[in-house]
Amino acid sequence: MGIPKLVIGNKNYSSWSLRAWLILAKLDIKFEEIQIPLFSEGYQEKLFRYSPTGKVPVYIEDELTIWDSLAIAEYLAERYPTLLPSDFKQRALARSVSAEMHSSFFSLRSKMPMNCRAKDRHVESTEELTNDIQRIQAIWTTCRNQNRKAGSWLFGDFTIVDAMFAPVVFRFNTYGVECDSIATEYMKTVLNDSDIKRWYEASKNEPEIIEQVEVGLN
Ligand SMILES: N[C@@H](CCC(=O)N[C@@H](CS)C(=O)NCC(=O)O)C(=O)O
Repeated sequence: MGIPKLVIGNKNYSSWSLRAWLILAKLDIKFEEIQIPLFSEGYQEKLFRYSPTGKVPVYIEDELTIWDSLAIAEYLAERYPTLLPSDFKQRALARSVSAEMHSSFFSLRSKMPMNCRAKDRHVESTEELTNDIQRIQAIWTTCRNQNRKAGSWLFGDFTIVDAMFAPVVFRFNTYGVECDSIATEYMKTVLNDSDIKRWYEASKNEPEIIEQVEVGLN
């Protein structure tokens, strides 16, 4: 097998890219990172060279191309089973909340776009946004309460679920979302993680600014 490739967008802005990247980083396997800054001149043409959807992330392993973050996560979890809990009931919960993250929280996504390096941003709250934030904290509480003794990630050890929620942690941090104690503790685990710190440092050094997602400035 050749070295796998991961096509990603801007580290500062591309939340779906972060999910796939974090899983590969945690596996500690060699992979080639191909970065295409989103909304730069000709970026769509470049994306379509790798992906039939013209979106990132894309994972390429020899002849195999996998697009969509959840499909990449599930594929890697098949290859490396420690990426999901070993207990089948916990695995079902892990898959439920990963799928929920992938298919929901539209208010959070549109009102609080991921902007890793931004600080002290404030956006106006709405009922939908509050509901999204509360639901996410309820998920984290359920997972942490069941797995507290096993470790500090949602299911004890790191799993694909933590990758799915990592961009939310950056969002809560950027927009100063007030969290309960369990969520605050979990956010510390994520923000203090060495791979997350590497991603964050790289995001700070990116020159591109995507105006339409620079929200929450006073
Ligand atoms: N459901 C897809 C979403 C992928 C997606 O929307 N990626 C964004 C970046 S975070 C993208 O490629 N945007 C470029 C564009 O829409 O032109 C996944 O989970 O991978």
